[in-house]
Amino acid sequence: MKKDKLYFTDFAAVGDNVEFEMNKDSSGVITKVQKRVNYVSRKAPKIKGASFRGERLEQVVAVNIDNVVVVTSIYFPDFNNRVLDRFLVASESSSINPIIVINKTDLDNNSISEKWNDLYEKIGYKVYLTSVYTNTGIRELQKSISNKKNLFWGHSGVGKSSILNKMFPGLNLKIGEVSDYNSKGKHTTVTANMIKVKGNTFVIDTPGLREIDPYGIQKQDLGHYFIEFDNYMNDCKFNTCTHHHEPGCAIIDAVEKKFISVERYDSYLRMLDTIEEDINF
Ligand SMILES: Nc1nc2c(ncn2[C@@H]2O[C@H](COP(=O)(O)OP(=O)(O)O)[C@@H](O)[C@H]2O)c(=O)[nH]1
Ligand SMILES: [Mg+2]
Ligand SMILES: [Zn+2]
Repeated sequence: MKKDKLYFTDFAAVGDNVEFEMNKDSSGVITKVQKRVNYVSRKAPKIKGASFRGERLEQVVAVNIDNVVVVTSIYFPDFNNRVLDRFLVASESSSINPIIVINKTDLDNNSISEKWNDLYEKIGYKVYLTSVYTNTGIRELQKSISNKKNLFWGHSGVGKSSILNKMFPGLNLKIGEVSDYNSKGKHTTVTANMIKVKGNTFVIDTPGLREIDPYGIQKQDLGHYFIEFDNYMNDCKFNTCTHHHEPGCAIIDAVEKKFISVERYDSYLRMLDTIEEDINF
């Protein structure tokens, strides 16, 4: 449906199968990148203070993976469903199975996690409520990622590295590494690695992310990546409907009837608003 035109900003990325030639000094060169089964990407981050306001390129985050484990937290940072939805859209647009983790449930005195758990499970997503401190949900999550290649993705500070260390103590990932920028606002070159943790189980811990803008999504396609919209979209009067204001919109109707949650619809509208016209490719 999308991404038929592929312009990679990265020649090879985490998860690529490559061929390479060794030099005599034991350095090497990649001579070939094999065809990718799939890949997850985002728009390359805006550089703070940069004056160039051009098109933002695509940044490939990981390649050839089975699950995108989208990690969020209750506090520090506060749970934000719109951020979660952006990660989900990025995963859906790559047709890669997302798994939602809501971490730091030990801090959840107001049952925030249960409300969101119910909302996303109703849509059809698998949600794990976890706490690294009380060990809640960790084993269940571990089971669901076993024998798969898993990208751990989410904003800085939500606990991605902590969860991975808890599941696989030998990993010794650094905790509290924040931001994909250094203090001067420059993009740092912290790279992610695919690590074999057990038999056929692989994980990729991504360095802190400050923002997530899905790449290559056109306004009229966004609705496809809000998976529960799919049941209604064919009934919109116009096939170019962006479900924003158009007459005869079946999505707006479904929101009014509470078949689609107002939280998800609101999130959709905000994302729609940030998609620039026609400059994605
Ligand atoms: N209260 C609480 N804090 C956590 C939990 N998991 C991680 N943290 C803390 O959150 C901070 C960021 O964790 P880190 O694993 O580095 O997050 P990452 O940036 O997503 O990799 C650290 O101070 C952790 O100790 C949890 O389940 N509960
Ligand atoms: Mg980390
Ligand atoms: Zn519509």
